[in-house]
This record gives sequence, structure tokens and C-alpha cells, in this order.
Amino acid sequence: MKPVLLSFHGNGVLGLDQLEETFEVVKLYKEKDPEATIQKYKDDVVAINCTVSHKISRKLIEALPKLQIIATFSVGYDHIDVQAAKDNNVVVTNTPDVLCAETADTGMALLLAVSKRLAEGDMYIRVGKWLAADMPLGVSLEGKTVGIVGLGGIGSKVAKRCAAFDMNVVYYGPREKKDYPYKYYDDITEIAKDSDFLILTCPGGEATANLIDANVLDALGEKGFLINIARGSVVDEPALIEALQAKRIAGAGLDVFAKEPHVPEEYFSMDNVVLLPHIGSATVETRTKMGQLVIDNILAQLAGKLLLTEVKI
Ligand code: 8YV
Repeated sequence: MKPVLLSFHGNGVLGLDQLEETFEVVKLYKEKDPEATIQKYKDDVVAINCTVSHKISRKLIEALPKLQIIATFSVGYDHIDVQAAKDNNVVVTNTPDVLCAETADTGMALLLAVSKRLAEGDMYIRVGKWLAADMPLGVSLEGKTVGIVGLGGIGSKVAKRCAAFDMNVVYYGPREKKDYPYKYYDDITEIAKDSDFLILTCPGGEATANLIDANVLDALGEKGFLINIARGSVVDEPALIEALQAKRIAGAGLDVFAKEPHVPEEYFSMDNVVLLPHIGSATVETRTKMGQLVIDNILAQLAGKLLLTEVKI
């Protein structure tokens, strides 16, 4: 029997064809009873392919004695117990770099959408509201301060784009990055206080859980906007809903949520919020590159070659 690839995910545009020659590809996402399927193949599973919606727990990792690699179709790996992987000599790979520009573009799309009220404007025409009244005014980006939370691969591309829009770019993160010309804040409340737009581009996981709470939202203030292209877990979601309902912040552009694909219904009636279904990296080109990286990492591991993008902890 060929080694088994336990596939939680179809690998996007590319699919899994390139792996069929080497692996018995078990498409868990097509199974009626995925748990029973895991039990059936557990002793032969060598590789896992997953994405952000699949929790890869210590229990699962330790139930697969031959597991060598977990390849996630995402830059984020907060859904994987990477410590458990390390403890069990399992390598983890992700898809950094190839999606940074795309995800930054999605951040810019949300920034423009909330400041120019684009979704509301579209609705104005579709439901005939323009015939009765002009739209409320938006707010300018030029000259405004944008606070970037997490100046990593995606955050630095957002910064570059915002600078091109003549915005004043500042950032928050665990450490100052002296290579960049932007002002650094080591206090999340302080950066929120000074920002007109706060854009979240940091990793998820314990270190950033509920980083944006009621206090930070109050510091952002009634003229401030929050953009989240990071993880739902970075924001205290009930506190955000409350701040938006009470207009204690001006608005939000959200691509990510705490319990995807479930989105709190309170957002649906808010005209100061733009919602996207986690499409940060979702273009044909970028998803193709991500899928190829997943395949190349898995094949490299099996051939004993150097991994392309290993997560190191
Ligand atoms: C997902 C993401 O990979 O890369 C990440 O961390 O959150 C996204 O790009 C994408 O939604 C596919 O699941």
C-alpha cells in the first residue's frame, strides 16, 4: 500500500492530482464519517494536508504513528498544535510569502470599502435608495494615521500600500523593526488612540487572543475604524459588536471571525460594517501558488529533500 495522505482540504485550484502517484490520497472532506476514516487509515498516514478550519490537535498527531508532515494551505498555523508536532518529530509547513501581497490587497479593499462606504453605495443603487436621497459622506484616507498591528510579511505590504496613499503609517508588534521608517508603538492602546484606522495583520493564537478588547476599541474612538484580515481570535468579538452598535467606533471591515463560517447576525443590520467571508488570499493566482507549495513540501518531505517553507518554533 502507498503511504497515506490524510487530506482535510481539496488544495484549492490545483487539487491533489500531483500527489496521487506517490500517495493513497484519503479525501476526508468527502467522507460521511471522517472519524471512522481516520481510524481506518491511522497506522499508514504519513502526511496531512489541511487549512485554517481544521484543528490538528495533539490527540490526532499522537494517534498517527507514521505521521511525518502536516502541510497547511495557509500562512497561519494557529490551528495546529505545533508543539505536539515537534514533540513527535512531525514537521509543519505553511504557505508564507506567496499570499502576502494578495492579503494586503484585501486589507486595502476593506480600508477603501469602509472609508468610502462602498458596500452601502452599491446597496443604495440596488434597492433604489439613490432615487430618494444622496449617500452620507465618507472619510478621506490621505493624511490619516493608519496603525498596523503586526508588521510581518502581510503587514509590511499593507504599510507600503498605505504610504502610497499618503497616509501616516505607524505600527505595533512584539519588537521594533528598525529597517522600516514607520513609528513603532509597544502599547496597543496607545497606537489605537493615535490611529484613524487600525489594521490587524498579526498571527492568531494565544499570544494575540483578544488583543483588541473594549479598552482598545474605546481608544480607537468614535472616528476610528477597525480592519481585521488576521484572525477572529485577535478581537473580543462581543466587545466589537457592542462598540459598533453604540457607535463608540466609526466602523469595521472584517474578513475574519471568531467562529467561521458563522458570523454574528448583529453585524447584518449595521451600515458601518463591511463583511467578507475570509477571502484574504482568495484569487486564482495566489491559491494556485499556495496549493503548489503544499504539494512541493509534501513531496520534498517524502523524498528526504529540504522543505521549502517549514514552520520553525
Ligand atoms: C487561508 C489564511 O489559507 O493563510 C492564512 O492563514 O487565513 C487564508 O489565506 C485560506 O482562507 C484558505 O483556507
